[in-house]
Amino acid sequence: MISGYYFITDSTLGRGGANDVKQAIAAKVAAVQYRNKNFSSREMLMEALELRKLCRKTIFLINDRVDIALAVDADGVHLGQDDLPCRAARRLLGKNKIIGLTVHSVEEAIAAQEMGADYIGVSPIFATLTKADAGKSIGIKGLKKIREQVSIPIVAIGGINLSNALEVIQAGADAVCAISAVITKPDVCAEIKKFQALFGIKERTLS
Ligand code: TZP
Ligand code: MG
Repeated sequence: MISGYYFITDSTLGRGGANDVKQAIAAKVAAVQYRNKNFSSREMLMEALELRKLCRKTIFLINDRVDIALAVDADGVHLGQDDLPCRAARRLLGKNKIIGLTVHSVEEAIAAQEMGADYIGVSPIFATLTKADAGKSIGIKGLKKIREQVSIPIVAIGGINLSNALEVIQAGADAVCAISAVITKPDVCAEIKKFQALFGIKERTLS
């Protein structure tokens, strides 16, 4: 369901608006996650509506906000450990929407699967400057341990770049997200395609 490069809009680096999302879609990303920690609810709603229109054939998820996801008919949400619990989000969203949950340990990964998460975001794999409160990196070893314990898709995030992404994929990640390694490059589409090539992905449509 979710495999390949997973795109997250990033308000902290001041990038990830409509232009970057268009480039991500052109690179056939697994999903676009709208993440904005600076906007008011109304500003988020307006931007999410714009991106929803762009993501017609691409999975479109909203970070943190179940209400915004419902309001723009997104394909789902991505939640953290301090956000609305998975079961409450499921009650609001119904069984057909996607719920992704960030986990930092084997215990959280097992709990996420038991609570009905559709995928987990394992974070942070390596040290990152992009998220100040990302916490301690779990490394390739930690990722492998989680892979052994859960069967739902794993999106790996945090400090991933083209030099270490293959190792992350070989450790069992179904998808990877690399924010700074992509968004700081002049050609976002071309950069994402380099990650996609590691998965052997050339073509993708939403089925
Ligand atoms: N969640 C966990 S780490 C992270 C987020 C949003 C930031 C990852 O950014 P980078 O630049 O790929 O390390
Ligand atoms: Mg969150």
